Amino acid sequence: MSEAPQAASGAEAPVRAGLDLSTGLLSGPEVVVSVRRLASLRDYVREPEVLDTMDADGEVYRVLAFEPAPEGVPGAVCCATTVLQPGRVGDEYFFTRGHYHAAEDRPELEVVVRGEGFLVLRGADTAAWYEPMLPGSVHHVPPGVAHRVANVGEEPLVFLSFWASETGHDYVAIARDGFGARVRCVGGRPALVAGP
Ligand code: S6P
Ligand code: ZN
Repeated sequence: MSEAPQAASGAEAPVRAGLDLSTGLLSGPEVVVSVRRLASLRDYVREPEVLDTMDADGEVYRVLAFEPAPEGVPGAVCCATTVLQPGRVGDEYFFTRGHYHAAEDRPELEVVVRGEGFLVLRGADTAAWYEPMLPGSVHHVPPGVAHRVANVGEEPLVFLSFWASETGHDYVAIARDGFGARVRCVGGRPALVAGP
């Protein structure tokens, strides 16, 4: 007969961050929120002159990040919720800036909680491609692959990302070169369209 489990002795540690399993939102004293507004994406969109006619302070996305170790320092797994609003600048769906990882051998995992999107990927020497994002879909971003997300639905797109703390983020190449393709509304439907 097995014996009743014994309670472990020792102090109880506090929970450092919480994930609301229905909304996908992270919370807690260590969760850092950053908000990206439309004006800050002016250099990224295909039609900045259209953006200039829109609400510059409008929120495009926010990131709720739990990073147990500082960026670039090894030893932790980080996670973040991104909430990307629906909307378009002209025919281009709202999107995250996109980046390579500074450490070229570091991958990432994305898990979609809610909404519909395109995960746009490109390697340094490959053309862009995409994976459709749907509630429950899981996406592996291989090492050396830049990633950007576009919301192609009518509700906020919420997804979780997981990466190692030593990964680091490099925004320079994408800010300069883009993905060579954009997620645009073509004939009423989203499509990845090649172009600057
Ligand atoms: C981090 C991960 C996400 C993004 C977030 C915002 O490696 O890919 O948490 O930071 O989706 O996108 P971006 O391109 O503005 O960082
Ligand atoms: Zn990343």
